[in-house]
Amino acid sequence: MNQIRARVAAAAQQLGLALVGVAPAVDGSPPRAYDPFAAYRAWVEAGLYGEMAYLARPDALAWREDLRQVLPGVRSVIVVAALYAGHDPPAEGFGDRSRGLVARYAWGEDYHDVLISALEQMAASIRDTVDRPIATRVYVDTGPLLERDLAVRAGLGFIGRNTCLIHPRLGSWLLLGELLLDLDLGPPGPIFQAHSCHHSGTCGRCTRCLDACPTHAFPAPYLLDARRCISYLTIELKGPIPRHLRPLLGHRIFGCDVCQTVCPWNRVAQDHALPHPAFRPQPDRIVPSLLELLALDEEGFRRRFRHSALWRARRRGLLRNVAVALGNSGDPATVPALVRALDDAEPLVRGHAAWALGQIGSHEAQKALQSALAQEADQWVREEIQAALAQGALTPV
Ligand code: B12
Ligand code: SF4
Ligand code: SF4
Repeated sequence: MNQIRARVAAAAQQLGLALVGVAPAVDGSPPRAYDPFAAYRAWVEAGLYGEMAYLARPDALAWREDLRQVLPGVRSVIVVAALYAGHDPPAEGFGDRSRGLVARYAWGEDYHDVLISALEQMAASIRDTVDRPIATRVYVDTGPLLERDLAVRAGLGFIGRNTCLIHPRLGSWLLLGELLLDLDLGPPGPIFQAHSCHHSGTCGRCTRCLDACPTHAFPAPYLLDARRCISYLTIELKGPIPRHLRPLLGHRIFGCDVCQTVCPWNRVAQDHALPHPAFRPQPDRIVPSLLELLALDEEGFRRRFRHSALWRARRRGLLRNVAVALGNSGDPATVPALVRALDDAEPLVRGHAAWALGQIGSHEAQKALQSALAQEADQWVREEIQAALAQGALTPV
């Protein structure tokens, strides 16, 4: 047992992880002040998951509550966390509205690849130590697990009012992954911490994240309405972004960091910065030029983002977001590029480009919208064009 724990800790250090802990697969801990499963069920029942239907499947709900349905015989869960930021973001370009803001977790390599590979290496190293075949399962993000709750049970931190897992010394710029095992790894708690911590944290009386959220996505502390969250709107939502929310996105084109940036625990964390090397920011992902992104074709998008978390949005989703950001910039110099986007093969891109032109509202924008309306066959795009025209001086012909 101790030998396995020591191996895991050594592997964690070698793999650049910030935290590793063990949680019992079956939660035998004394009742807590809140019931995470009840909270999850209530969240689903209230429809706060939006169109992420995989989160509401009845079988997936049952799996979250009983991991033995995910891996028969499971005894322990190794929870790992990698730090992806911990230093001040480079100031240049952040206030420039001709550039898009990308959430920090997407500045480096795709975290799914990084953590899955780390967990598989960890599993291999455990197999070398045990003289019987062992059953394992690796999850990063997409599995039927309450990853934040498992991290709490593994002693890796506490849940903040913004619903994020926060480590009292490293903050919340953490990404999580799990290794399920049919081995009992002993008592729950951390087995490796890049910066050890013997005290637990709380939010105290702070409410900064709730107050700062640009789309007012927290109906209550510890409760997020995903349908309003910019992360959902720009990454998970596949269709149109609701019109009334578009102005609130500003120039955020992929995810959002506001409720973590304002968190005092992340200021503490800067003194102990230890980001995983794979998440080192790649210059073209921090504040990319909006016009450059709008000009990407499928092949260009693939080349630029294939191994990045931005891939998840696909070209059509990213260009939808870029069009919204250009509309919010209100810059008439972007009209020619938006007019070209009115001819895009994707209706989703055409419709949001129309909205952006309506926001800019120049004479040139209005003329382009009128001629697009004369040719547009897609019903939803026509509605967007009509709504955009209605915002300006000219009426549809
Ligand atoms: C769906 C999802 C989203 C949705 C919904 C998020 C949400 N808060 O529910 C959207 C698309 C909006 C989203 C956004 C983001 N996500 Co996300 N997401 C997920 C996913 C796949 C499921 C989360 C889920 O089940 N939500 C439902 C709610 C009810 O569950 P929960 O978030 O676990 O909330 C728990 C607490 O609120 C707690 N609780 C409830 N009541 C109370 C009361 C008290 C007093 C306390 C203390 C706790 C408490 O119990 C709940 C159940 O465990 C997880 C991966 C996974 N499988 O767990 C990643 C995950 C949560 N996301 C992650 C990240 C990084 C993000 C973003 C930061 C990305 C970005 N920059 O844009 C934002 C953060 C937004 C935010 N404030 O949460 C990380 C979080 C790491 C961390 N440090 O917490 C995860 C774990 C992915 C990973 N593998 O690293 N995400
Ligand atoms: S990620 Fe942004 S939009 Fe989502 S809850 Fe946090 S502050 Fe609000
Ligand atoms: S900003 Fe304040 S309330 Fe929100 S998670 Fe951080 S400490 Fe908690």
